[in-house]
Amino acid sequence: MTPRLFSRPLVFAAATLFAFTAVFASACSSSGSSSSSVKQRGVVVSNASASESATSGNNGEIYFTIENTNAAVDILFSAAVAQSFAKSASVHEAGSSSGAAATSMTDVTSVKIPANGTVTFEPGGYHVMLTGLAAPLKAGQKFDLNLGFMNAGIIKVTVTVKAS
Ligand SMILES: [Cu+2]
Repeated sequence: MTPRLFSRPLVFAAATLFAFTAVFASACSSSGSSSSSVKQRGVVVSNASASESATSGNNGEIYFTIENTNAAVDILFSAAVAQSFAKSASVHEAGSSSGAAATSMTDVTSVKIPANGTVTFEPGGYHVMLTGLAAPLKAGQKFDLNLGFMNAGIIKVTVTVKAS
């Protein structure tokens, strides 16, 4: 074997890597810093955001929009962040059964995303709850969140922390 056999695939790999980097960079600059979306197997997750932490808090809530462009239902069944970032991430639903004073949150094991439908995670409704944050969330900060779907697989999104 001669080194020439290896040189071509390597150059090709380097070129491919560069192309991906370039596409990613241009997508970032054109969409601005705070609104982005990730599409995977027909499921689109967009505008993932969290609010800046109160000075003493070590919990956080993440909001985003999930759009299912497929003709079949999908199911969100997990949420995860780096262990070093927060102790746990879980899907919650906020509900007030008797007025604003009685707001409570419950763990949700799965969220159905209807065929050709959209589910919005927002204050007062579904959210991903972070507990045991290693450090308070600061405006402008970004971190990764992995959302697990039955059909679309694990979708990795970037969450942007916004000023509260
Ligand atoms: Cu919660």
